[in-house]
Amino acid sequence: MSSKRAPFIVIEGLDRSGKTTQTSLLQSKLESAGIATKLMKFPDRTTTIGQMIDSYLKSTSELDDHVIHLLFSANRWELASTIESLLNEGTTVLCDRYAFSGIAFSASKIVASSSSSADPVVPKLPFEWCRAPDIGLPAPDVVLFLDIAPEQAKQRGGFGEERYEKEEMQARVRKLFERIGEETSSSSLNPSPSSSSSPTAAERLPQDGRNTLDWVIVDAGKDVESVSAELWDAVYPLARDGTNHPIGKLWA
Ligand code: 2DT
Repeated sequence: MSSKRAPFIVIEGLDRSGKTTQTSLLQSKLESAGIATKLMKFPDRTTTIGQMIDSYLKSTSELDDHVIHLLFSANRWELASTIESLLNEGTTVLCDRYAFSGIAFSASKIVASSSSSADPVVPKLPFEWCRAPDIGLPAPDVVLFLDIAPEQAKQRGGFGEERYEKEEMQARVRKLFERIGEETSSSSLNPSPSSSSSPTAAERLPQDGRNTLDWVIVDAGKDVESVSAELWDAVYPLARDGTNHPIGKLWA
């Protein structure tokens, strides 16, 4: 009996990066290739915790920054065992946002007085504090980060109505994603963040049974078809073949 399991693939990206479109294109391609795939999304607004997050994002409720951060994390923990079961039974999990968004968005909040250019930027929540509640979650095998410059994102149309969809916040979020990518890759076996033009995720997975996480940066400023093709190349071999590696624990 094969001990292989299906891979856990996360798509992260900035607003207007085409993340939702690309996630559903990737899901259709995987399913057309006969690969059983479960699409998940965080925040999952359908759970009780998710409903609290939803009303916070729509500004119909106010919550302390620490509280909302912990709720986002709890929303992942309540689905952690479902993710593990799906992977072990051979279903590829394709997830729209995960713990990386959790850190990037919460750690990008700054104290009001530091928003003027003369003041130093003071985060409301320290980076390490933001990362802590997600330590030990099921680790993705690959993170596809859809990168887009704020100026280009702006040309694609204005940001929406929700709380975090403000241009200056998006720029800080982008910087934080960059840091997370670097730290996440270097804390795994990969020395630096990779570009999808280098070998695919499957090719870079180590052969000795240790866990790693592959952070693939994709230029989301390109046209939809090119981005979709890059994502496909980055994940198809892994999704087709599965992996022998045990499910990792994030940052543990
Ligand atoms: P969507 O627009 O993708 O529904 O996201 N967010 C998300 C956080 O602040 N912390 C998290 O842990 C996650 C998963 C990003 C709604 C917003 O929620 C933010 C945008």
